[in-house]
Formats: sequence, structure tokens, C-alpha cells
Amino acid sequence: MAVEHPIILHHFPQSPFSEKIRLVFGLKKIAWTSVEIARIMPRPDLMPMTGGYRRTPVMQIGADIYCDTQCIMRELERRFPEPTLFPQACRGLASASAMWTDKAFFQSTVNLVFGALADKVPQEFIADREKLRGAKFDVAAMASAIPQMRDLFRANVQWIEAQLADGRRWMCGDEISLCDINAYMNIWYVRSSLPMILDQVLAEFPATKGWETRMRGIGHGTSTEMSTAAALEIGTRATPTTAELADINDPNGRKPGDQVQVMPDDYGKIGVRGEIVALSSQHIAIRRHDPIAGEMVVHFPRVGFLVLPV
Ligand SMILES: N[C@@H](CCC(=O)N[C@@H](CS)C(=O)NCC(=O)O)C(=O)O
Repeated sequence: MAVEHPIILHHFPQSPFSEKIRLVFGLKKIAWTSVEIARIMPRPDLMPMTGGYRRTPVMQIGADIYCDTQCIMRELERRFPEPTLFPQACRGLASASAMWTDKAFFQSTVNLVFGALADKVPQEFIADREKLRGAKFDVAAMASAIPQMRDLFRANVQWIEAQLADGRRWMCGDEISLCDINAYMNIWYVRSSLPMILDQVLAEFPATKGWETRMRGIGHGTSTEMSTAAALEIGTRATPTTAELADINDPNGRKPGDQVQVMPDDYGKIGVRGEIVALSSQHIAIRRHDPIAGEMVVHFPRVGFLVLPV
């Protein structure tokens, strides 16, 4: 008989990318399991399952591991289609919005937050992120760039306001979509760290202020806590359930069985190696055999990732 595995989110409370997923649990009324991971490496119970992918969050269902919020959203939508994150009016744009919200918009947000909190950022955190990026994590430079970051943050928030200006409830109309979840991540992050700055910015954006309240009201659904060790135990005992799927239009002729490595295309380019199980224009799943976790299938989105032959 097939075993029902819990939907586990490996995350930490301050993580804005994790907040997107917590909100989707709230929106779709999903019962989930919360595994709180360390903000910095090492994460010895998680790495055997991801094969080295180290960004946060990661979703685990048995021995299937979903990396990156794009990929997690897609899988949650497949399993829990109602209410949809992808209404037809903005089906493509809902996904594409992450390339705005997670990149340019997020850069203004994260630099603003770390610039304003420069004195409080622990040295171990700075060292961890420098190792990940292979570049200086310069909180002093971020502090001196606060005026420019406030300009950029405000300009990005104005785009939300412009979208809501006709009185609609959600960015794409009457139905909530992934556009709302993606954009809200940045508002949530500044709200959690710099509430006074956010109030100043939102003073000129009343529609965004109302939308923020609606977004916050979605909540996080119901969750139960689990330790990292218990999650690894589940991953180790379970068998991946991903079915083989070929993509006849793959532009590089890749197919199930090919050995590849997959890595983010911006920084922290740690390649996860494995054999292709399933692929499409938006998704690749690879099978790995880990000395600790055993057989795992690790899923990635395509945009923002490189797939290289091994
Ligand atoms: N594209 C990724 C980005 C995730 C991301 O950058 N998360 C932050 C934490 S909120 C992170 O992992 N930072 C570096 C680290 O923790 O190793 C996604 O959508 O999931």
C-alpha cells in the first residue's frame, strides 16, 4: 500500500522566500509539517537529501525534494489545485513575476534591510553568505546605499499600487494569484524588519496598504513541528514517487537516464548530480543515490538554473 508522506517545509521563520510558501499553505488550506533549519550552514540532516542545494526553502515529500519556490509552487498547485495560483488571465505572468519580485525588487529589499540593520548582523552570518556568494557581504556598503535602496523599493512598490489602482482586490483582478504572493514577500520582509520605513513608504500607496492587510490575513494554514533528524529519517526510509517523463521537444536532446548536474545560475553554484527522471520546459527531476539518505529524486525549476552534462 502506498504510504502518505507529510508535506514538509525546511525553512526558518525570518526567510522571505519561505514566507511565500507558508502563505500558499494558508491559501490552499494545506496541513503541513514545519522543519526549522539553521539560518547558516552546516545543515547536516538536509544536505544528504538535497545533494548540496543550500538555499531556503526546500520542500520534502517522502524521498522527493523540491528546490526553489518556483518548483515548490508548481508541485503544490499540482497536488492542491484549488484555489489556483495561476488564473487564466495571468497564467504565464504569475510565474514570470518571480523574475521581478525575487530579483530586482528583492535586491532593493534585502539591501535595505541589511543596510538598516548593519550593526546587528552576526559575523557568522556574514561569513556564511560570503562563502556562498564568493564575494564580500558588505553591510557597511549596504548601509551607505540606504537612500538609493529606498528609492528603488518605493519605485517597485509603486508598480503594485499601479496594478491595484482601479480598486481590484488582487494584482491580476478578482482572483488572487502567484503575482500577489511573489510581490508580497518583499513587503512582508520590510514589515518584519523595518516596520517604520514600510509605513512611511505605504503612506502614499493606500491600495497597497489595504492589499498588505488582505495578504497578511491569509495566514499559514495548520502545521506541526518536526526535527531535522526525523525528516531525514522519513527521506531515508521512503522511495521517490516521481514517474519517468520525457520531453520530446527538449532543445538539447536530453532524456531520462542522462547524467547531469543542476545548479543555480547566479551564485552558490553547487552542482547537484544525478540521472534525469523527468523533464519539461519548466522542470527537471534527477535521481541520486546518497550514502546517508539513499535514493532521492531532487526537483528544480528551469529558469534560474543551469543543467550541465556530467
Ligand atoms: N530562487 C530561490 C531563492 C531562495 C533564497 O535565496 N533564499 C535565501 C533565504 S530566504 C537563501 O537561501 N539564502 C542563502 C542561504 O541560506 O544559503 C527560491 O525561489 O527559492
